Amino acid sequence: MAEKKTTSTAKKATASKTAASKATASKTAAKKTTASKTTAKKTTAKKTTRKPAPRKAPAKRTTARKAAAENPVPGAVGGDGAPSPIEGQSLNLGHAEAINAPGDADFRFYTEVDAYTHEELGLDVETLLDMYRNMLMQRRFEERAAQMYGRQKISGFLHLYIGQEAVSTGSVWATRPDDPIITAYRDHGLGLARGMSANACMAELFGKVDGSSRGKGGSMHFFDVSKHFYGGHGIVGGQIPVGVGLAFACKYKETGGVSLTYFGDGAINQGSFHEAANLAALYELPALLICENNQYAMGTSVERSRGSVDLYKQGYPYDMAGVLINGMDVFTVYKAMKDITDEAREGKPFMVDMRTYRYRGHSMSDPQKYRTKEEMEAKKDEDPIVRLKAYMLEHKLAENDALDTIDDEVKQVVLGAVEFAENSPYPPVETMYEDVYVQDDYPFIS
Ligand SMILES: Cc1ncc(C[n+]2csc(CCOP(=O)(O)OP(=O)(O)O)c2C)c(N)n1
Repeated sequence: MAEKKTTSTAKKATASKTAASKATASKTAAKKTTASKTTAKKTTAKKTTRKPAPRKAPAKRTTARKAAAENPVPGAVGGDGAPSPIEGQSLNLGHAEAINAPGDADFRFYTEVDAYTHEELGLDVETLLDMYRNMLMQRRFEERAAQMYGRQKISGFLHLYIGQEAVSTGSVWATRPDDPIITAYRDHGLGLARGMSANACMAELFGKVDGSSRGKGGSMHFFDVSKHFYGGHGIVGGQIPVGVGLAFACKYKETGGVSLTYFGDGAINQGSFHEAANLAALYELPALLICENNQYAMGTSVERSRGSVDLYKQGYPYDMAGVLINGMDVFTVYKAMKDITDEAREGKPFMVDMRTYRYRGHSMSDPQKYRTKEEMEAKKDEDPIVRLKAYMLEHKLAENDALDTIDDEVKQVVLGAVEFAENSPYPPVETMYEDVYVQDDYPFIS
């Protein structure tokens, strides 16, 4: 503890020095345009020693890229049926290179492209196929949900996760089935990754009684206690303290679990994040605070809304280690999450900046005027499903036909889920006051 305090004091001193030099930098930069602000920050960034990224030698994927270009996942991006090109070598991680870390900071970087092979990660072919199936399930489920929304079968909000599937699948495969998960309203992908059934999820979207929240929650409130999936929360940042509470429960009950709290880049500006992060650090909780940094909060980009775009640094004031992950590559997510989860179980919380991208609008009514077609096109190179497919083809782990068969099977399951949802009744009116806070047997209180 004494040692920890010394480190903290040293960190504070370093941090305030850094803050002072930043202030000078920002005064100069303030005079310039927004566009040059970023450049100014980069130029003045003090490059200090940082821990090397735990990466392996890159595996060649050039052939895979060509192979996948010839065998794309149909409709993989945007659901418009257009194949996703996967030419190009680098993933655009935004400002990942703008490192300006205090010398003693525990920052980890999992950002290299094609850094891991399945053998290195100990993943067998069956597991890869399961991961592929799961990512496809998330995508096909949502493409069909979007269609059903258009047909007015689904009402209320619908926020799609398309593009972020490597985050959900990679995280879930790297953790224990009883590690609690909690997230925001963009919850379909994580719910399906954690093993919720397409039937229960689609019925929930339809507002039917067989839905995961008996049709009373809708898109933003998937929930399944049996899968240790604690929702599905609509208030931006509201789930973060609850997620830290779940971490506290893991520690208090000595379950050996670690809680995974997901939130968007917009939520990191909320006080709830900072209060929860402080408690996680103070109590040394097994907590992973995972920012799904898809670059936008509704129509506002991270650059426009934040002084610092390096979100992995946001736990630093609380003495928390920061991790930057390429969230478009399922292997990288898996590797990073495995590493840090093992440490987190021992009571070391982490702030995770998971760089990802959503291919669809914020919700169904978003005209997306805040980003260019060029940006969207460039991002298609990074499609996580196409990347995994390409990898399997290149390494001759699966035939194209077999992968197509998986896709067909997934589509059938999703169609079955729509039929299931259609046939399920609406919740009876007399159950309106059930499943609410005032009831005597409300869960988590007794
Ligand atoms: C406390 C609060 N303020 C505002 C809103 C309205 N709102 C809904 S989503 C959203 C943007 C959140 O963006 P982000 O956290 O980055 O998540 P993403 O949509 O990118 O997954 C806002 C401001 C809200 N739901 N709750």
